[in-house]
Amino acid sequence: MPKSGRNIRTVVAAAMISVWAACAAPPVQAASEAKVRAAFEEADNNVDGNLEVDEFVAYIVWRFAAVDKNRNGFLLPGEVANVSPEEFREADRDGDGKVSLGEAVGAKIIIFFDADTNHDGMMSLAELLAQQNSIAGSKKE
Ligand SMILES: [Ca+2]
Ligand SMILES: [Ca+2]
Ligand SMILES: [Ca+2]
Repeated sequence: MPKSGRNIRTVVAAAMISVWAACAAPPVQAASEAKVRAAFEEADNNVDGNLEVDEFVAYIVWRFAAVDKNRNGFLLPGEVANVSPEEFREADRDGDGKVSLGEAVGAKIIIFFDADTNHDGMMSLAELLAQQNSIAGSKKE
């Protein structure tokens, strides 16, 4: 399966934004399993079925560059339309109204280590899906 292609990238971009927003988004916007799977496979650079921290960070950096439309090195609320204001403020640790690359990595790396429930330093697709399902489930209450 080729890993490039404009349509696939667009789908993955939407999927990762959904994953990012999943904590704060209503259940209808929770990332579907198919989208989570597609994003995971895109990030799994060595195709071993696990995301190492290096692969995860590399993917965040790549995603950040794609979302940073005006390429100023920061994400503004208008560039991440699917992220709730609460989620944005949480990621914006220094409160300057912008999310830097470091802040984005910081916000995402929490997801990585939270998902790695067997503590082997890698996030498997099963671990990621379990985490996303538990987020989606908790939002239905
Ligand atoms: Ca891998
Ligand atoms: Ca900031
Ligand atoms: Ca793991």
